[in-house]
Amino acid sequence: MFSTVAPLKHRAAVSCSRVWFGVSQRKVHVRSSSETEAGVKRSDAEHPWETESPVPFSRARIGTFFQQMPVLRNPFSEDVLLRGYLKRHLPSKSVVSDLCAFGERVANEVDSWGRECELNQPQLKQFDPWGQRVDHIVTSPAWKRMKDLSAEEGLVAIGYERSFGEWSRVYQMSKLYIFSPSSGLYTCPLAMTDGAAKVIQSIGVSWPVDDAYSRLTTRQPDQFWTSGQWMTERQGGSDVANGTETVAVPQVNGSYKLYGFKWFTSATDANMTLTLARVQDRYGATTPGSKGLSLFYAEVSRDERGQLRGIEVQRLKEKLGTRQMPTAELVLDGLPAHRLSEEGRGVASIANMLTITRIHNSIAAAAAMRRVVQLARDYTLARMEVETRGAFLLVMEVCRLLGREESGVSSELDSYLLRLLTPVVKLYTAKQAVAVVSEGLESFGGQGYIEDTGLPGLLRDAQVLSIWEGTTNILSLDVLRGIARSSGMVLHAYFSHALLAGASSVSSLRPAVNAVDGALLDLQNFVEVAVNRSPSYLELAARDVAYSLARIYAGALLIDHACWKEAIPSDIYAAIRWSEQDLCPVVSKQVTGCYEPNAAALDAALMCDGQSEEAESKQMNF
Ligand code: UCC
Repeated sequence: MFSTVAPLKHRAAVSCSRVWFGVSQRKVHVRSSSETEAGVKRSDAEHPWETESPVPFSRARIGTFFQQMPVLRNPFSEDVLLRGYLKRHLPSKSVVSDLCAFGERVANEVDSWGRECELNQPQLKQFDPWGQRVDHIVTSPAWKRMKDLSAEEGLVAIGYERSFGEWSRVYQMSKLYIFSPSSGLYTCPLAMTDGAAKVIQSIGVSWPVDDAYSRLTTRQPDQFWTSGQWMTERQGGSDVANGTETVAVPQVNGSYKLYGFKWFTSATDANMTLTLARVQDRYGATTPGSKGLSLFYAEVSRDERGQLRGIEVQRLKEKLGTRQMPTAELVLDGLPAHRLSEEGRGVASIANMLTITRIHNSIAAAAAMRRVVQLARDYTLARMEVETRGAFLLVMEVCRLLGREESGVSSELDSYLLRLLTPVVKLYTAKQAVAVVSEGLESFGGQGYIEDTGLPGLLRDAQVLSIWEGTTNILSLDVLRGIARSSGMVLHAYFSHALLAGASSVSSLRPAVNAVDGALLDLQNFVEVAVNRSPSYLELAARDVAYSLARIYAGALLIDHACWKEAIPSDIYAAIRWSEQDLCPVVSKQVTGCYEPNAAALDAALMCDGQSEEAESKQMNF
């Protein structure tokens, strides 16, 4: 009987061919079961053919084929788009050499710490052996090393040192972008730390937060602090205005004590936190809704007996992903705190933190896509690469706008654009990250589903990105809030942004330019119609509006990048591929009538399986 060692007819064949080397491609004789009697052991001499040509499964009992392990190489050097983007906008040798050195460190050192964080997950030690409450959140050595590294590498500091003026945020976020998928989710506390520094800076760096500010933004590991952001209570984290029950009781010295239950506190091993609470008056009454919320600063400290001051850790959460970091339920029982905002201005004051954390979230999303594409390169579909490029350019655009605002060089239109694009980019990249990472795992076949390859964790961790910092629906409504509060100026800024100006000179980009131009016009027409309809019309369309804003803008950015004088053919190709999709889904769906007044009732009826009489009768009239 003869057999051949046939190469797999599979798209993995290119990479697989590397592991077939050394295996004879010649025809080899394989014993049939009838040739050997069971239980009879024969010497090699009786089988001279075995030494001449190796037979799969005869010597190595586990066979000869092994799917090749993806190797992480320097994520900066490997990323053509990131390098091109920086060369175009921030051509600084020191930035490039810092990112290159950091990329080496990420690939050769940090990535294994990230894996260790996943394998050695945080534990809560609630009591000591003698029954005393201690509430120690025990984290891995790797998690602690991440903290020191973050300070040393200036992962928050760079944004505040502003050594590169308006491009400092782009530099900082580029560094976080190459760090993120290897960070064991340490980017989460860094996001909140950055957000807290931003809030303090915007309120004014003075007592009692001046020391905290320098610790949040230092490069000294022994001084560095991280911050929490305790906003979510049992009633949920979206409608913060109505879901916050925590009260702040004024003290005679002007400080407060907080009492409440924080249901989802991320990276709870932080040194301090910003949080929301309702100030009680002398009768114990509070103001409901957004107007009753104020912003507080609290340090996490221990008393002389080693017990947490005013905090009990109820338990750590058992999560689908982000298991590398502690997420806890906290009882605040007299937590000493200082009010940072005016009374009733809590949400508006913490909004700066939301802007920063939403940008970090978008960085994590784009970085997750880039990582899975990098690891799956041999298997990768071009569509994943195009999605990753679109996400990257969208996020960097928001970082660019943030950097301009912080350096005092932004125009009014820039600021409106930043307000509009922050929720748009966050919601869009988060959703795309889940899709692209999932596709990436699938490209590995069964191996993508095997836990100790480290690949499934990428998908689990991506799944949180559309939940953290405002879900997709909440952010879609935030887009509408931004439009309403600015009296439409954010849209005016969007439509008047001259991104496509240079595109007409590149003839190969014509299909992409036409597609983006057409979609832009469609969106403008939609807006003109929608503003004259009832508010519910826009609310039903909110998600699709946000998606349209994202896709059109990303298309324009890809075109803009492809027009750069040093652009390469793949830049042009990516812009064309991007523009082949439905760039303006809100118009495609509008024509189906799905934002009309009866659509909400029909949707509800669908969910209730036709049980609502009102909805049923409306359905009859449809
Ligand atoms: O998810 C969490 C986990 C933390 C982990 C961090 C990870 C970070 C990424 C890591 C990467 C690896 S913590 C919880 C997250 N929760 C949220 O994000 C909240 C979601 N909900 C919202 O965003 C809602 O839209 C709310 C809470 C902001 C809505 O509150 P209100 O009180 O109903 O809002 P109002 O009344 O419309 O607005 C109150 C004020 C207004 O200011 P004034 O009064 O001056 O006009 C608004 O303009 O707040 C202002 N405001 C904003 N300003 C509201 N939203 C914004 C905004 N986005 N930007 C600027």
